[in-house]
Amino acid sequence: MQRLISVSNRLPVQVEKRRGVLSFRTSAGGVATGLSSVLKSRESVWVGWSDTPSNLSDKELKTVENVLRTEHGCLPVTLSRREVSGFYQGFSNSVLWPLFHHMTVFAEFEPEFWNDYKSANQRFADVIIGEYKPGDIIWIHDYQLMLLPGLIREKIPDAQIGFFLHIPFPAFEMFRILPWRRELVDGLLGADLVAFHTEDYAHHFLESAKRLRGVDDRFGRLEVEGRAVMVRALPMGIDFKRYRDAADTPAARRERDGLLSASAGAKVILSVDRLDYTKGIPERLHAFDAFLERYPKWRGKVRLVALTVPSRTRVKRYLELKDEVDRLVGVVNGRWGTVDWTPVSYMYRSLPFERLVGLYSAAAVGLVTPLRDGMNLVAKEFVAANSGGTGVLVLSEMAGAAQELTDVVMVNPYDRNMVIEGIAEALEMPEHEQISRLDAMSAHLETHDVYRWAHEFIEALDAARCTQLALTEHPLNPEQRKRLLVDATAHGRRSVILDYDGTLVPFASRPEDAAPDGELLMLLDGLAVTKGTSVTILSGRDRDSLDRWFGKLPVAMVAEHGAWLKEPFDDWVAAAPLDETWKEDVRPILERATAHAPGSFIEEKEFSLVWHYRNADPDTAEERVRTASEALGPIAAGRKLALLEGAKVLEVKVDGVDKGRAAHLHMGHSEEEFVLIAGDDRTDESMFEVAPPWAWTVKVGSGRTRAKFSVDSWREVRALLGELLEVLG
Ligand code: GDG
Repeated sequence: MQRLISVSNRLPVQVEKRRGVLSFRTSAGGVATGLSSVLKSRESVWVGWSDTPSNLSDKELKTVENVLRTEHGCLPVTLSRREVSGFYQGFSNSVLWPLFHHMTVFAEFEPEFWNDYKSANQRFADVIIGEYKPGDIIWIHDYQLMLLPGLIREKIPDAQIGFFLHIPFPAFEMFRILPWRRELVDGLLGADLVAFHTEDYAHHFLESAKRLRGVDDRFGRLEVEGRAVMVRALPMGIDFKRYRDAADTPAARRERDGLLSASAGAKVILSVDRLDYTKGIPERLHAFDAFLERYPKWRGKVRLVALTVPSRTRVKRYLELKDEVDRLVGVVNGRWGTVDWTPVSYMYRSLPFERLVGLYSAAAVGLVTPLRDGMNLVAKEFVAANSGGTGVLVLSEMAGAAQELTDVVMVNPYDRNMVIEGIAEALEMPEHEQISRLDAMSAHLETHDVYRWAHEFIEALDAARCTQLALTEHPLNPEQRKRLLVDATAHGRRSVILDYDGTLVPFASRPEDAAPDGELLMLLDGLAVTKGTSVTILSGRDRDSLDRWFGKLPVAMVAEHGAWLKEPFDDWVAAAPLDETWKEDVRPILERATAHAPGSFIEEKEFSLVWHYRNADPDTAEERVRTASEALGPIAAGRKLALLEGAKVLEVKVDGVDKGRAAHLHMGHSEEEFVLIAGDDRTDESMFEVAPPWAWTVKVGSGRTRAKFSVDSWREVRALLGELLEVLG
């Protein structure tokens, strides 16, 4: 069984030093709990920042490292104080956290923070790379470590890496604000699997990847330089049984009874959150205040118990929030409280687990109203602790949990009126309805618990790996490469047929920018002058471009996907008689598409019209490809035209003229001759199709293909041609 390397900002073990004695305290958060089941059957190690006290001697530090490793399976990452401040308080919590939760006004786009974020991620990467053994699985958690997949991928290309984001991924319009948006997307694209709590977040990420990196999305699968990256929604669950069963423990019962008797018949509304501005705590207090104003009958008969856990106390905005909440609690209590009734009981601390569950189970209403929340586990825990009994959950539609918990009283936390009415509805809901709603939600949470979540993640990561393997099913391995070279030298005659864009050079935004460089020209020239070797450049490009670029080389050329043929230093010959009247029917349709998709343009060739949309908005372009194709269909059928969808191009051309036919003319047809054909897009498939069985056909990039072998990129094609030249020269 493969070993799992879990990576999170903090280790699940905290080190303390009190009165000279070191102690280790494990804090089993949701993630650690979920993983515990996956880990039963495999070896594991946890990598994270350990906030070790700063006053430790070198000897103590060694002891800490040792104990963490041997007793807790933890590998600490050490960060300097400065890094912690810039990386953690700075970029993570003062840039990414507010931005991803739509609170841009709190975001501080300090370039220094970014530098610390990069260097801290690099430190994590260094530790993981040092620890990694072939076959390990790496599971990285959360927004503090978004560069990590890319950094690891650079050093360990075949590592199996999964990433889970615990907070929302914002829509592109919000994400684009971030000055370092491209770097973050690139970082995440280093993973094999990128997973989120909801479909919406997954969709937002796909959108940003498409727009910022131009990568293609095929039903949640992105293709990045020949690698597949799976993007999935995997909502995190809780340890359902633990919360349900804890409600019956003596400690929980004590807490519940204590609270109920202190409430003297008043119904308890409970809220539990970290003190964070995303949780909507001031808004909730305002709503509760307004509720008491609107519903005098509930005064004295209801109380809000607000448990807020201190959080990020070194970030300024959190201190300000604390002051605001303190003040508001005072305002509401001052306004409505009496000598024997306090409307809001406010606790600013954390309670032990059983006491927390006791509170959940004592509450008549759970009031969970974050302004934005990745998932919100409190909502799920409230349901679990009350399952089989009564209780109503009022839940913000802005929490990821709202996608699953549909039997709640759903509210928009920004709509005070809706929250007021939501509280009233919850307090008055008939018992039988409370029970049936809780039953439905409990059934879901029991089956979709945190253990299942962890298993599904690992399964999805394995599936992502299988997809990778299927995509590059026949990568040209070193053994076959050697055979190819031996085969080439064993034959006296050889034809080498090469597509151009994407096969010999990378794609450029403007077609005219993809001119061949010196290295490529030398390579082609070298091969073409080798005795017995014919080289053909077979491209969708027009004659002029090919002539300009390759006219001085002894190579054959095929332009416009096979419409024009040219032997070395000879004249161009048309593959079919020239008739351009069809263009008058086709051009207006492509012009309409161009008008709707700024950035796109039409290229005219003698045998074809090509609509290029690489630089247009991808969604608009996709939509236009569809409408244009529909309109072009009947015209194409009537006028014997073919419609081709290539790499960000839609091409309409005279039918019967294709790369396959042209390639057929240029390749040898007996086993006496060595044949090598390489191409990258759909138009090249026709060449692979006509290739004889003994030919070496090579597809550049991933995707289904008729070629026998595949390589990752144009760089590999060049390397292969270089080796060929070496053995033949
Ligand atoms: C992030 C995302 C996402 C709270 N008070 C006490 C206590 N807690 C525990 C709760 C719950 C956890 O803390 C809070 O989890 P949430 O999910 O509500 O919120 P975040 O801390 O913001 O977590 C969030 C989560 O990651 C997981 O992916 O759901 O959206 O923001 O488990 O029980 N626990 C104890 N005493 C307390 O006083 N023992």
